[in-house]
Amino acid sequence: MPSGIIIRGIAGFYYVAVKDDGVYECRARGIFRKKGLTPLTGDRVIFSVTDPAGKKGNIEEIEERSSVLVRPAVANVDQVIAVIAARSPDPDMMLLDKILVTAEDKGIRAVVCINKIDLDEGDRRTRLKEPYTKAGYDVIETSIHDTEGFSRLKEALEGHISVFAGQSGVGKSTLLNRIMDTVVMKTGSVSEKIDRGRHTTRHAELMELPGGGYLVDTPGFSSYELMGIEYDRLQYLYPEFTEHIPKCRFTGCSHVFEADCGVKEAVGEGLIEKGRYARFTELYKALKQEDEAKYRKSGRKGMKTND
Ligand SMILES: Nc1nc2c(ncn2[C@@H]2O[C@H](COP(=O)(O)OP(=O)(O)OP(=O)(O)O)[C@@H](O)[C@H]2O)c(=O)[nH]1
Ligand SMILES: [Mg+2]
Ligand SMILES: [Zn+2]
Repeated sequence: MPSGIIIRGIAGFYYVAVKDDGVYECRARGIFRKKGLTPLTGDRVIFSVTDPAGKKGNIEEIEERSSVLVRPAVANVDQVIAVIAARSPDPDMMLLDKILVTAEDKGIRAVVCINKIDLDEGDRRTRLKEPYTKAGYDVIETSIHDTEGFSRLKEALEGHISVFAGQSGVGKSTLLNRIMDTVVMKTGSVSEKIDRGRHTTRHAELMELPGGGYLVDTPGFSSYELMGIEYDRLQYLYPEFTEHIPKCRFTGCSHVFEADCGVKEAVGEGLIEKGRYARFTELYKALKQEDEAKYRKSGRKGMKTND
């Protein structure tokens, strides 16, 4: 039976791309529903052909997923490109950190792309870039007028299943169109979008890249929740904290409330950027509060279970 990858799913139809054999329109058999399993864009599947001429089939099997993203709903993503703009819109650093934390949590490689560097007159992009290179992330600077950073971005995408994530208006679709060398995604100015109240919400779709690999464009987020992350695990999702955690005096140090904390010292010495750390403490407190509220509700105050 042929195998392929789901590049798009709409209303119970799954479009499966098969190497050198185009795209098959497939249904999922009832068996998946019984198992509570729904095929996702990005799934590698095995299917039976029901109509060779019409290129139709039935999905028989879904291969084990290496990752599952919720926003966008895509399986097997192995790289997140977190896009911010040097300017217009001003970068939402909390959103950026949440995207990176989510990627770390799922074991997905993350790259930071600073777009619209043509609008940066000062040294803003350098200041934006530094904390993230220090944390060990690849940072790629791009603009519609530039070719060097853009080539680096194209290279980084080759052979991966990547998603673009970031605020509305940072230029994700513009970058994607340029990579595909054709207009596949609508773009627009931030104000235009707000005026029309338009949300480019659409089904997640894998675009096959000319250089190999796939890319998913994601509509800009207006809010972004960290899902399924325990507050005491958050610290491990900041790569630049790792080497400093063993220096804390207290085992189980939260790096928020305690003294003699290796992470705080590293912040003081400029080894961890203040902003990243401040946002970490903010997220930590929010997650902790959420957790406490959850246990109050379930009447098991202070108790923790693995559910
Ligand atoms: N000056 C400048 N403008 C850019 C650049 N890249 C994109 N733009 C403009 O920024 C606006 C928004 O671009 P989009 O590609 O639609 O942004 P997006 O991230 O896809 O936005 P959403 O789909 O809403 O999430 C458009 O008017 C683009 O022309 C750039 O490098 N420099
Ligand atoms: Mg877009
Ligand atoms: Zn500590």
